[in-house]
Amino acid sequence: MVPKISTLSGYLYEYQKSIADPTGFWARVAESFYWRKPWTKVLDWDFHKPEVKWFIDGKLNITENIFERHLFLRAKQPALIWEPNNPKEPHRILTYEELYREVNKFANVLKSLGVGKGDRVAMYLPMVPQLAIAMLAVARIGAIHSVVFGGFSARALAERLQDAQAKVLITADGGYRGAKTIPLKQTADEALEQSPSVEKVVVVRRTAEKVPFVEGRDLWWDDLMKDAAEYCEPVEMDAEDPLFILYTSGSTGKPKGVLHTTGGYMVYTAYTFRNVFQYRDGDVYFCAADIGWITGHSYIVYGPLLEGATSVMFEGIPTWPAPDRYWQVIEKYGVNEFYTSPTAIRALLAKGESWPASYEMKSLRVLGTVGEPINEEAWHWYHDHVGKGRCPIVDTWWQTETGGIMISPLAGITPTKPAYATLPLPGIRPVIVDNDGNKLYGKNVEGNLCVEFPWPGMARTLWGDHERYKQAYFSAFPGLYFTGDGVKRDEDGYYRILGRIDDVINVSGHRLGTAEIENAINEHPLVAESAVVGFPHPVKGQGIYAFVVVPDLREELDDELRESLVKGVAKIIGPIAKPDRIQFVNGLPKTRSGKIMRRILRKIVHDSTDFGDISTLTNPEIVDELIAGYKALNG
Ligand code: 7RM
Repeated sequence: MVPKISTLSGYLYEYQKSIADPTGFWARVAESFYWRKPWTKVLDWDFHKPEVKWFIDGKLNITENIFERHLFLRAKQPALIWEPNNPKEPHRILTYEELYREVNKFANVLKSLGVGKGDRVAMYLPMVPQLAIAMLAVARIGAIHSVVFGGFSARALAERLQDAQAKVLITADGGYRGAKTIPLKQTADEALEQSPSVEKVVVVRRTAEKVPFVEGRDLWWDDLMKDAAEYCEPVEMDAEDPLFILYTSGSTGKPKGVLHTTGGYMVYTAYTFRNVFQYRDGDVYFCAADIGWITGHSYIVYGPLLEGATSVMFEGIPTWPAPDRYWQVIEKYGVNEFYTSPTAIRALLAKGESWPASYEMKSLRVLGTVGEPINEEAWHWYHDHVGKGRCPIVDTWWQTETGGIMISPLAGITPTKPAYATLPLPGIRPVIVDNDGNKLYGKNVEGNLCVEFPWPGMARTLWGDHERYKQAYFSAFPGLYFTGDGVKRDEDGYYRILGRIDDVINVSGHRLGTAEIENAINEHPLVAESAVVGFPHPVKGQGIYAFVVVPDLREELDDELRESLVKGVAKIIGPIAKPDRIQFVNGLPKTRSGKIMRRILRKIVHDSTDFGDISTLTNPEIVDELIAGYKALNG
């Protein structure tokens, strides 16, 4: 087990030590794991290159640290508790011993399909145990997994399969989400038409609906598992060998393949899991995220299982069959730590406090949030009605690229303040810089959030595009990792995340690039160009507002065109990227160099007229038209 902090003075002391001697600090954390060969050097780094390497020459297998390391003590302990979408269906418990067997068997299956070290295996699955099993099986044989969220479209899936040059895809006949069934296999088939690198497709049976099968390419999971051998030797990996790729949105149209490596990610997710949630042996921990996002990777699968925890994996949604689904699950399993997103809390808040009021949830000790800033109203509702005023809330700030939690209270240890992520974890050195790159020291300052020293869990590159990695994270402020977030440090030295300052919006805790959505809208033959910005949305945090230039617009066709644009975006990216509002316009505010001045559009959708200097616009007259159209559309 990683070293555990248990008091505020302990945190302050550990923090100070971690800054004075970061390599000594992380070496001590890393020593709690099983290494086939120890590292010869803790860290090599240069943020200008950029290059970061942790635990150099160290050899290990991450699944050996999950299974072999824990099996003597925890063979019969539940590792995963799987709760289905429909509460009437039976749940499934996999002990450490049972999960170990499944992982080994599937690792052998993958080997029989020709998957070896360094090959990419993609998953396009619902929240079923096979997803966690497949990820760990891939890791056991030294291959690289890339999970694609089941809500993405065929196009989005194909783009990711091609970029990663995936050799095998694991999907399902379908998936359940509330009252809906998601036709995953059909969507996968469509994507596969454009993904020649994929040689084999493994299909998990979930909905038992009849699906098309391609002879020689498609194979049923259950058939393959029937005769698979029960032990697979873990492949010895270098600490810096890739563990997985996870695609995330950036400020240009193309998704970024964030790459995490083995040793550092292992050390970082386990350390942050244990300390932030203050997990105690025997607890039941429930993270309600989807494994298709980084939160599920780090805090359903890797962090908890590395620490020998019992992790609940939930297939469903919070509001079906009724908005008490989470509270049911918490009582059913006696959940001690619960982790979800502000958007889910706001959606449940809107259904009224009588839902959580019917559940005592006595087992709950810790509540967590992640994904976006939490507003004070949602924070208090969560605290009072879910935690019944007894449970500290950990507001955890981090990113796909950081691998794990960076700024957060330690549950029950760090005094909390609504809407504040509070203080950096040990080893993390946040720094606030102004737009000219000057570091802003002291209290009551606001600016761009950067990190000035590496940590083991950070992304090492973007798959196949190291130059873009440099551009995206290390170029705005040379020598610093730039997060893309705005932040304030208050009079107590506490951090409050203000949200993205680049062209990324955060819809229900999902990151979407505005350029991606614009590209999708622009594919419509009637559209000349478009600009997308985020606007304040009561449940989603940010909604998607699209200004769309249509040269030959006829008013009577407005609604029809709106509908067809929304459908187009769902088809090209996925339903999560559907615009909430579409305003047809004759032009967009442009600078002389032809750049869209998004600042102005952002002000308009925030009901502000404080545009600043607009004299550099080539078409300043468009602004009044945009405001008039905005008022007409939004009352
Ligand atoms: C874990 C995750 C990252 C972006 C990040 C922020 C925002 C995440 C918080 C938050 C305010 C938080 N990864 N964000 N956590 N904003 N408070 N506690 O969400 O890559 O999908 O998104 O999410 O803007 O840059 S992510």
